[in-house]
Amino acid sequence: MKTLILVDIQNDFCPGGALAVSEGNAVVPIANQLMPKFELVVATQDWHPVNHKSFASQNEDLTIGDVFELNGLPQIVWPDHCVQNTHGSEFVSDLNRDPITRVFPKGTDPHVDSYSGFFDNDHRGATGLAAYLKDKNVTEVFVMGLATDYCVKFTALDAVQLGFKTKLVLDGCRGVELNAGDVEKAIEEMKDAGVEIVRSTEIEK
Ligand code: VGL
Ligand code: ZN
Repeated sequence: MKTLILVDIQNDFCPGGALAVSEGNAVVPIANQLMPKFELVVATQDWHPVNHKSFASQNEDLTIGDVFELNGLPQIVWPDHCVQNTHGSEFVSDLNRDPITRVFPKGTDPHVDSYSGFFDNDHRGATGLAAYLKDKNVTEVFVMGLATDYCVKFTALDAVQLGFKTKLVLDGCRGVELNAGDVEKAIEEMKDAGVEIVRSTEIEK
């Protein structure tokens, strides 16, 4: 069974949001077009407590984009974003939510970030997505959403490692591009790990 994983299609990652990705909203019509072609559609949701340690508000001596050590892991300082139960953490209103069978929140532990939709960055905490997909006998996953160079990348890399045949829907992703070239590098990393790159127009029912 093939499954579509929609990564973090949330207001804060779209123009006007707290961690806006250029053209982030462009992925919404692609998600809406693709969902009917899949037997199973799941979504991840960046879902942080207001005091998440990655937030600029919790690191007053650092600036956005700086890297510090958080519980033994390198951590980027992000603008406060996707705070639980705020407009910024809601899915973009144009996204058709009806086909989404389950939403997996991530980043709920204030002491560790969670870019992947499967595991926290330290790979200790799991969101339940892997168990859910295995339970449904999913073998193949298509990943798309925001952002290419963070949550999409780490979700796709974990999917490969978990043994899923993994495809990246290239036109269904946009990146943060904190540094020029980050998106290109992320795509190369995914390819090297065994992720196949596809375009939404190539996907058949
Ligand atoms: C993301 C940075 C921080 C993402 C989430 O969804 O790519 N990036 N939190
Ligand atoms: Zn986040």
